[in-house]
Amino acid sequence: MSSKKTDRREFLKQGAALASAAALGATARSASGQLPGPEAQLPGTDELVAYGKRSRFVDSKRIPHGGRHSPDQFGLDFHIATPLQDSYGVITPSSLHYVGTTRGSFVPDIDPDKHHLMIHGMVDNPLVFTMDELKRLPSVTRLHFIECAGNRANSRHVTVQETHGMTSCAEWTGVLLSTLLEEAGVQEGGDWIIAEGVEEVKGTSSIPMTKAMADCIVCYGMNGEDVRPQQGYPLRLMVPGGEGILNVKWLRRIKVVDQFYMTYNDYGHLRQDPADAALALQIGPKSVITFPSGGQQLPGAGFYEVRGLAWSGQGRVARVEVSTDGGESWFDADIRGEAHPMAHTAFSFNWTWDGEPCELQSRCIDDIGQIQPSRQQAIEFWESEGGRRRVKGQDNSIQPWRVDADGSVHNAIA
Ligand SMILES: Nc1nc2c(c(=O)[nH]1)N[C@H]1C(S)=C(S)[C@@H](COP(=O)(O)O)O[C@H]1N2
Ligand SMILES: [Mo]
Repeated sequence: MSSKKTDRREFLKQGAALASAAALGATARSASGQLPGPEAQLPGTDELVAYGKRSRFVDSKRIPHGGRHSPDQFGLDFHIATPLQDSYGVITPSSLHYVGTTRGSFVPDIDPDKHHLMIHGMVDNPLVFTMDELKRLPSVTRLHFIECAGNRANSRHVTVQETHGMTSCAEWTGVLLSTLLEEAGVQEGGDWIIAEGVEEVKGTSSIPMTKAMADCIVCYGMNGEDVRPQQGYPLRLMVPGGEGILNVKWLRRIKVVDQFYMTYNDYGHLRQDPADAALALQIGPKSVITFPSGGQQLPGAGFYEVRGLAWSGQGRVARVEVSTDGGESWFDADIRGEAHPMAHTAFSFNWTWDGEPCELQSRCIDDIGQIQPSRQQAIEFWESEGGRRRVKGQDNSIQPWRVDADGSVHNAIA
């Protein structure tokens, strides 16, 4: 490939030329200036007045993780995936946020007036906060993604919801954990915290004090309203860029301790298998094309805006590159809006499909220069046994989508 810049300019020029109504397949309509009005109107029910709902023509929905039921002892799915193929921009609507729950479908029904957060352990002043007390403190509002460490693609998956649906991004509001810890006064040697949820077997994680002080948030707000019960109402911990499991929901206790504790959640991190043990505190860098993606159908050759999401647990997305030839050549995608730290970042790429079979890929480069690996690199890094084409550890590998001559789009993982 000669110069990436020149290639891209040529490509864009071509794209613009073809982006006419005809190329898009838009039909010419009568020039009378009249379009039909609505066929019906929604009745103004009290319910709709009080709390709106989406159009009956919109049916985007969550599905069991990987498209396969994984019922708990109550027969309910406990890993539920976001329909990334349907989302616009970077905010996941709260109703469609993925759900990762390690304790079955059990969703605590917590009365906020009775809920407390205790901060104790190696602190000078142990503290207990009511929800009202927490809400009086200085707050922050930030965009952050969460991703389950189990968000990994395989060749059986069809859609992007199946390959990547265990990540979502929301606008979180709450009190910086550092504010609370400073108030409590962390003692010398208090190098870790354990954060605990309300469940019987306790959703508990060990988190280093440096991270706790850096940017963790004790959240009560999500996308402009209260955190949803499935996301931890009335209070959850947000550990930006950290593995999903660290973001303790239904948060009731933070204990300052001197070391990493092997809690119920941390058990997986302590197994002797280096791949499991290394399950990192940080996610990514990672990206995926959401349009066109698996299971979708392109109507024919012509112009398309390729769209996707990129994220990194380390910081901001610096760049996203797109390939339309299976990773042979790469072009810079456009970053849509601002790239926030540890947040989904939308990208797009103007593409004119010539109608030939091809393979679309995207890769994320974050602001410390990490580059998203290919699937082969990820498999080799985690040293999967021969023949097993599986990424054993955290899977942030590149997702390939194959576009066939008939416009159908398929998961191209071998
Ligand atoms: N208390 C508690 N917190 C929890 C869990 C849990 O089961 N209990 N699941 C964890 C896991 S595995 C993930 S991936 C994230 C998912 O957050 P979400 O359901 O809001 O998407 O929450 C984490 N926090
Ligand atoms: Mo998870």
